[in-house]
Amino acid sequence: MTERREVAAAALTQNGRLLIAQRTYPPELAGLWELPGGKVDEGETPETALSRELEEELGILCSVGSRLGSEVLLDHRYVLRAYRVVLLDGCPAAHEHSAIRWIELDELDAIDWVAHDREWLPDLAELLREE
Ligand code: 523
Repeated sequence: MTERREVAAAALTQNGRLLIAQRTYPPELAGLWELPGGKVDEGETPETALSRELEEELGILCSVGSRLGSEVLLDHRYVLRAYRVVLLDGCPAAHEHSAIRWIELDELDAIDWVAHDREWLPDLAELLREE
């Protein structure tokens, strides 16, 4: 079996808050909130791919750090992994999402998350507690 392709997602925190983004597609995920990110292209590392996605999707320059939480199998082709991310420059804007939000620890549970991202809620709670 060939290796699964990675989808990298950003746990971007600042001042005790986490950045989340609302998907516009596919229809079954539209309106749900995710950690922003995307597929790692051939020849990219997860870090370069995530930096590129964050620049394209949100117009920001970021530094991608260590892995957060467990990997999540999406299907037989893709594996989803989250990374701690620090904002270096810019102010995030929703170029490809319908909205973005900064949320606090006590808001995590009530968000209408994309199902796979829910796996990281305990890790995200810990990350926000450390902030
Ligand atoms: N997820 C997901 N959670 C999450 C992300 C970034 C992605 O469950 N935080 C899923 C949603 C899609 C798949 O991973 O099924 C690919 O993510 P997508 O569409 O954001 O990746 P892109 O932007 O690289 O995809 P295309 O440009 O549309 O090919």
